[in-house]
Amino acid sequence: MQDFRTAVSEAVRDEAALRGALAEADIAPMLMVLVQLTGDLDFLEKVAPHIHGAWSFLQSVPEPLKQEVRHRLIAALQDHAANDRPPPPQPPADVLQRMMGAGVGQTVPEEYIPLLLEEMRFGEEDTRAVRWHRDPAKLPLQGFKVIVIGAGFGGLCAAIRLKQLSIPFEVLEKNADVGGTWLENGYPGCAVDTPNHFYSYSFHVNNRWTRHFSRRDEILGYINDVTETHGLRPHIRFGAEATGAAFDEKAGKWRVTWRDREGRTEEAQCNALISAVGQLNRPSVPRIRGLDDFEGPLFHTARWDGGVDLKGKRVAMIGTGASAMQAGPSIAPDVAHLRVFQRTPHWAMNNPNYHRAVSAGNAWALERIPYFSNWLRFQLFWASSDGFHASLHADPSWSSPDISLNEANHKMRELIVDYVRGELDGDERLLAKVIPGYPPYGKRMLRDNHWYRMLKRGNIALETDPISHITADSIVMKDGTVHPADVIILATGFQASRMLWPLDIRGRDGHTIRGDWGDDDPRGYLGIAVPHYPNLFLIYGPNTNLAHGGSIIFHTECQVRYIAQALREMVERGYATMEVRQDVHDLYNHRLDEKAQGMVWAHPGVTSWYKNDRNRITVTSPWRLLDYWAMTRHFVPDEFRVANRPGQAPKVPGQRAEAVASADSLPVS
Ligand code: NA7
Repeated sequence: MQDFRTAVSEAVRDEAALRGALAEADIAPMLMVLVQLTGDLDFLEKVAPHIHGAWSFLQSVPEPLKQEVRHRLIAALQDHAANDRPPPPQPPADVLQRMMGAGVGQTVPEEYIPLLLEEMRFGEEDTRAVRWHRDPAKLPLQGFKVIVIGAGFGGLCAAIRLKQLSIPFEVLEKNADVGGTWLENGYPGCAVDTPNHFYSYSFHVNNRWTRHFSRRDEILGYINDVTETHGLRPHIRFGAEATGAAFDEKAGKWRVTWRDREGRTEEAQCNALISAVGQLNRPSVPRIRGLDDFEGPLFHTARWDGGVDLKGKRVAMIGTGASAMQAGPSIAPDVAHLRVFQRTPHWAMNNPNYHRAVSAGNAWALERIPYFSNWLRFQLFWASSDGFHASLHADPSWSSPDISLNEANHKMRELIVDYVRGELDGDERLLAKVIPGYPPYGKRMLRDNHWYRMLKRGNIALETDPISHITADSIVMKDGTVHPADVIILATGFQASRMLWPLDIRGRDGHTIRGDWGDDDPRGYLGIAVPHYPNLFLIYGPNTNLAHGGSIIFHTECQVRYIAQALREMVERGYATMEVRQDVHDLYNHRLDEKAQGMVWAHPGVTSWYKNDRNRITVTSPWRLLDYWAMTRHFVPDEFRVANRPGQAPKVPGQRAEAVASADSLPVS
């Protein structure tokens, strides 16, 4: 980030360019910068009534008022430049709260302010970095080693924090490069559906996204940039697929095994093990009779075969989730025919920014106008985070519980139905096929990627009857209809609930992850720590997926901060082992299950990868981002049992076990 004075003088250097940029840039962040520079709250109130939501398209500020915002902002910047003014002090919390509320046309509760300031980062400080309490030069860091499994967003974030703390570490990555799920998913149209200026690390802001929701290649570019900037490559062992880890009680260490590129098994020891294997990297291949008999190309979206030319082919695509929603419309214009096999319909919302490029004006302002980027991040955080959370709780007195949860959820249903009807040109027969019978948000809410318009194309067919089996050249339906196909694409998702599979993780006292969790019942404390697995920390573990809103990178940063604090505790206090207490873990999961059961994902009409067949939500977090942030913000040593030396019985530091279940730190909302 440029120094404030330099940024201001750069911004005003070419007034025509500044004017041109402001003519296009988003009005809310511009207004916020203006108020921050001038403290003019009266003007804020003048504009505020015209802002009806956090997304830029929900702001209907009349043109003359917009002109006034631009005019005043130019004057304020010029004044700061001419008088060499220092950066304005950060507004006090109540002023910030008012500014934020005005910027999104809603009340921003006070409890969010510390989180938002951390996320926005007005100063130079890396707000989520963890620092030593003691002089690191005097700490036994050389004898300490951490292994991280996975070099996707999670593993790289952990690596950055470990590097900052000078903790020796190594990252094992099964692929030949960084990127994780973004490396593996190369299907046409692959893109993020969380806005990118929020879906990126808070400590590595990118002001050059070309789109609001970037495509996979641009995201991979960002991930590579992060990797190079932080000098991570030398720490990553590529082509090393971790196969298992066993806790060696005597040594108080993990023995981690991996397979190298040649298929040889290797082993290394570490004091702490961080799994960052993600939830979406083991494709789910459907068990459809005859799948192997198909003689044409057949591949999963996450293993896209770019060598297969789809031009002029009859393509069958099984699945209508997020991957299908992106891939389908991207290949539809090229193929001779696309037949989509839908098992259950998904909800998809429209977002006018989804297909838009970042305007040149916004790009200019992001790069050159101080605080514009911080405020845009705030806008997008607010637009896509906890906003719908309250509406995803079932109202027990609701009159149509099958199709919606409550009034707000029902309104959303009607809004989406109207939108889809419009996209389908009022085709009620097709509408009935694509509108889910369960409430909105029951499965992952998708962003419409022109899916419904695609269904109206002449070369598309939507099949909603069940598949019976597959033959050498066709898909056969239960009613006997035969659909010939040249290529089959499986857009059938991932084995998300079979978390950590196929890793063989062996903890204390004969515990194994598969034994404890089975194939579909993972649990962890905060999704990070598991009893009987000392010194093991999970990123994107049980119940940490986000389905009501938010960016998974935000959650990752929360988890990594927590883990870094735990490691700090281990190193500074000389603990050999640190294991989350069973009672703390159980209480957390009890609260979590209670909370999740009242939410939309547990709706009896929904099947999804968010839950297991006993209707327990295992993948998705029921908490608001704010709650999870608060729970992970400070590592609480008393929630762990520790041992100073290998072999020594674990003990609880500080207070007695029962007294520190930290029930107060768990949300009750
Ligand atoms: P999803 O969201 O799990 O979607 C998978 C789709 O495949 C979904 O429509 C499934 O139908 C369908 N499916 C799965 N198995 C079958 C069988 N056996 N027969 C017919 N249809 C089947 O995966 P995506 O890859 O689209 O998205 C995963 C995440 O990746 C996404 O949330 C983003 O975060 C990125 P169902 O709905 O289960 O009836």
